[in-house]
Amino acid sequence: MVLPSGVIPALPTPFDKNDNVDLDALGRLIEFTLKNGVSGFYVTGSTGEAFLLSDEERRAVLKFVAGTVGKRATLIAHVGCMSTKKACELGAYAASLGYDLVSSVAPIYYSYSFAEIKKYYFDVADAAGVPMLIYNIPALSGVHFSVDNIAEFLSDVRFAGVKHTSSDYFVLRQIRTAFPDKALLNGYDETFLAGLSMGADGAIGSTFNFMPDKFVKIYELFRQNRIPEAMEIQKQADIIIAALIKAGVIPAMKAILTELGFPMGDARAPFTPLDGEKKRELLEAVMPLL
Ligand code: MN9
Repeated sequence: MVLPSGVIPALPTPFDKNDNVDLDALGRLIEFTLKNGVSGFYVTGSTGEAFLLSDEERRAVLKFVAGTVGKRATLIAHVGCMSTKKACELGAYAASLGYDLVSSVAPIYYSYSFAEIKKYYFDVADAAGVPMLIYNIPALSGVHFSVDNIAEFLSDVRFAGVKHTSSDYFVLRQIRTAFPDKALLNGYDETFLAGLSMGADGAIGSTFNFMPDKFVKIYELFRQNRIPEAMEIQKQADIIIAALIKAGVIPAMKAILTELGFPMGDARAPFTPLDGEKKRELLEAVMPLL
């Protein structure tokens, strides 16, 4: 089983002026981040606006990224959908394209029981036939997995690990202790070093698209036990991330990438484009620090 580790950008989905998916900039962004040492890609997740894309668009992005990256990095396809049926179909499609893993956020909106959520994950893992990475993001999904819930997944060979997008590092540590051989990926970039310290193997994040060098450096310094130096870089990154959060993470990330020469277009409605003033404030705060 290929277990993901290191710095893994959660790729955005670029749109052109007519709001159509525009893959040219994505190909260049992939090359830029690979050159900076990233070890994998997380495709059509939250950062990729998965829930704002049509089925055809999700498939087109998955296909394009698999074709562009090939065997150069670990490929993780987020295939979470509102229905088990659709997630299974997308999971099987991603596996057929060569994705190493599939991943999914818990099924949302209807407040499903844990038994229902568990069945969803096992069905999707079976349909895909490649290992599943649980995407735990309670702040957005509203689903709060306990350590015991997570253990019900990770004790099964079909589950590769967890993308832990939560600031509860006690939970991360407990999962790590119970499952030393599974993949644990930190989710909030602003606490990447905390995640590594509490047992994460690496991280998946949106800000790695435009500052891969900083996070690859943090990862390397951590592995050399040079924690104070790693913390200095985390501090710099966090000044940037604070500005990003203030402006709105997805629209702000796209504005920064566009400014760097990777045209992303606007985030899709209901997201609203940053107005001129907000955008200027963001870019003035962030660009000199990159
Ligand atoms: O994939 C990302 N989470 C979301 C992880 O986009 C919801 C993070 O990279 C955050 O965007 C980032 C800013 O809070 O840490």
